[in-house]
Formats: sequence, C-alpha cells, structure tokens
Amino acid sequence: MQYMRTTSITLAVSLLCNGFVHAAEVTLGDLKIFEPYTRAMASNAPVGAGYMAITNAGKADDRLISAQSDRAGQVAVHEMKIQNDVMIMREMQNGLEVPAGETVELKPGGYHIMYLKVPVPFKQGESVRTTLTFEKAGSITLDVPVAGLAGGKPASMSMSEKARAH
Ligand SMILES: [Cu+2]
Repeated sequence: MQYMRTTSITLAVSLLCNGFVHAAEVTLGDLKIFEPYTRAMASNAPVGAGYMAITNAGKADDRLISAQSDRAGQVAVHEMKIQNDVMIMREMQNGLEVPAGETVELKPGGYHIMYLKVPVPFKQGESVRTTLTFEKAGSITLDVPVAGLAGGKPASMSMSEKARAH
C-alpha cells in the first residue's frame, strides 16, 4: 500500500475534461481524494464497492453525505466491521466523517461506497462515473476506474457483501 501510494503521487495528474475528473488524485476545496477504484463484478452479483482515500487539509471537519452513479440504482456509504466475530455491513445513515487534518481510507473490510442495483456489471478497464457529495466541500464527479476481479481478501469481502446486500 505504501508503495502504491508513493507511485500514485509520482504519477498523479489532474485532467479536467468537461467537468469530469480522470485522475489518481483530485482536489475538492479542502479535500483531496486519492486513487478511487472499484472492481469488476461477477455477472450474477448486482452490487459493487468503491474505495479511495480522502484527506481533509482544512480546519473544519467535513462529511461524505451521499453518492450517486448512473450505473447503479442506488449508491450508499457503508461500513464493514467485525461484531461478535461476524463481519457485518451497515449503511452510515449520517455519512462518513472526514475530520480536519485527517485522512479517512475507504478500503476492503472497512468503509466503502456501495453500488446497489447495478443493471450492467462493471468490467475491468472501464470506469464508473460517480458523484460524491460532501457536507461542506460540495460535490465532485469522478470516473472511478474498474480493477480486475479480486482474488483473496477482496473476493471474500464481495461474497459477504453479496450475501448481505438488499
Ligand atoms: Cu457495502
């Protein structure tokens, strides 16, 4: 992860194209969003998860309050955690806080953006246009790249997400 982060900062390029952002690192007000990605989906699983890191360089806390995508019937902000030895996933009704001066990571096994009711499975190599809305910083639309089907841990996560999705 450390290696990937270093590499992406080296390669980070901001390209603004018709207001949509294609980049490994984007800035929205006091926020920086790093390396958003999602994964290819099995054709029988209409759900997917999106990951990224969000840094708040400002002096006020902010909050990711909603997300949407025209590729999904619904997009939610979720948390996954172990409770009584069971991995559970829940929607964060009040959004995800991004405290001033801190970085919040959305990653497998933790916080994530959940794409629900996805009619056409995400395919590796394409990108999924996703709008994130923050309480203070406002909204940004990202083209979230689709990585390959996960092996190992992310795969088992998406299995349990499938089982627990609506
Ligand atoms: Cu989820």
